[in-house]
Amino acid sequence: MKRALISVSDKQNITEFAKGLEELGYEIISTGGTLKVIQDAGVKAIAIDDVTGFPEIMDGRVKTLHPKVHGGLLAKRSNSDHMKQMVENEIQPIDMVVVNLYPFKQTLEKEGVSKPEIIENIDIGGPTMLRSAAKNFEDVAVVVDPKDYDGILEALQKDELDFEKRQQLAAKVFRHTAQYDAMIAEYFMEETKEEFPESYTVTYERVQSLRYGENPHQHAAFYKRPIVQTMSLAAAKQLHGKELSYNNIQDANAALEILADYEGHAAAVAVKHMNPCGIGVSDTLVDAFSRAFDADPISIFGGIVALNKEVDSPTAEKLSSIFLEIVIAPSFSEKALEILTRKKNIRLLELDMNNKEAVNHKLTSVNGGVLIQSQDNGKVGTDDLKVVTKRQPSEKELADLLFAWKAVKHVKSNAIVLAKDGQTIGVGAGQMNRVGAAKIAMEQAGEKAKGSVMSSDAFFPMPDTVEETVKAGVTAIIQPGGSKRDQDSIDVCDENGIAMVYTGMRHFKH
Ligand code: 93A
Repeated sequence: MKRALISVSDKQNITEFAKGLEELGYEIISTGGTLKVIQDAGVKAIAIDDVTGFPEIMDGRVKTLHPKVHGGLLAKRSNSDHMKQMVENEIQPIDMVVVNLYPFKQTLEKEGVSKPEIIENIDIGGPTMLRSAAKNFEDVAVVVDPKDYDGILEALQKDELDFEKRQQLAAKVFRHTAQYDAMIAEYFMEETKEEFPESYTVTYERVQSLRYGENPHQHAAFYKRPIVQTMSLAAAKQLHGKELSYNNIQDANAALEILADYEGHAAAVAVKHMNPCGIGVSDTLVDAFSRAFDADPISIFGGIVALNKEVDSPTAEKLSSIFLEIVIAPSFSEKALEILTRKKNIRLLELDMNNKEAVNHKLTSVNGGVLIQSQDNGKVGTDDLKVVTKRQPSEKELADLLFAWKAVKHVKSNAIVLAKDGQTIGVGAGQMNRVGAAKIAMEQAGEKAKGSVMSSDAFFPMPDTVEETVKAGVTAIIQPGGSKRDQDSIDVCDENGIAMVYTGMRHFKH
């Protein structure tokens, strides 16, 4: 008689599966909670204690960790020594293991959960059985996913649970236990504050297969961290429009990261190709969006807009007057939704934007590996600024400087941003020389450059950028400082009555 050991935390569909196995002539062995559920459903089953001859002890921490279980799983049926040792030690073979694990992830996500509760939800016996069975997949079938129950019964009925299928089940198990352990490792890494350990284990779950990658001939999928953080796009609810594409996800993510730096005001961020083409802050959302739009009414076409307040109907009207790929906001009023959903192609996403600190490491792939760094969470306030020119910035200039500094952090290096009145008016992104980035920003700003402020993501190696922007009408400048030739730039400012402040912090983004 074949024997199946069933021990599951997630008990969905388990009684049906147990019944099916019983009908196929399996003897069923089970652990405490599972045994009760399947016996209550009328399935005949033996308690694990009766197999091991040992009670469940230590609050269930030790229930299946026993040679009678693991010998029965690991014995190679084709090995006569193994078979002999089974008889000598009164071990009976187990032919199938059905296990799913203590809900570590769900426990971690529970509000107000205690550390002991988290630790108690690290399953030890379950993965051990899964791994024993998976190692011996030639002789044992191992089932970790409730979604597989029906297919397994069907295969058994047709006598088709063959080597290949059992190996597939084993592969699934090793992926599953690896992921389970990776989550536990991440939890401990956070607890012990070990930032860059000798080996780095992260695990991701697929959110969605993508139709293609950055280009149609590239393959792609979107994965998320198993424990979803609020500011992750994986947590966004799509209310309208087509499925997100690879480029959509990247751009929307960039927009969210920028938005997170503009707390306190109503803010709107428009992104194209990972760079902000317009950022606006104001007292009302519609005005913030108008500023983001006016910043560069051409580039925003087909762009992605992220907003940090509920979208109301005036904002919705304005948003729907242009072609946008995505609008993402914490919520939409009913009327706003009605206005925006008139457009078939716009994607509308709702996302809780409260937890802004939640992003941890940034991974960049390089050939054969990854570079890992902490997120650029660098922030500067008024007190961090050092005025290096004869003239102090005015209060209004100071506000614009801090606004422009936040923006330039999110622009690809070399980056120059011109800003005025809570609005970017020129963005120079991703240039190989700084003055080139400034020229692009100035060209875009045109007349508006007069009376604006300028931010630079890194210091000025030469005074040329300052010279050019001052000529265009910039009145105050914010930059990290630290170049050998800083004094040359300061001199240009002093000669022209310009205010310059140092942040002492660089924001490269390559
Ligand atoms: O506490 S354990 O790590 N020690 C064990 O020996 C053990 N055996 C099975 N966890 C153990 N399990 C797990 O119990 C299974 O992986 C399953 O998730 C759960 C089922 O318990 P019950 O049948 O009592 O609900």
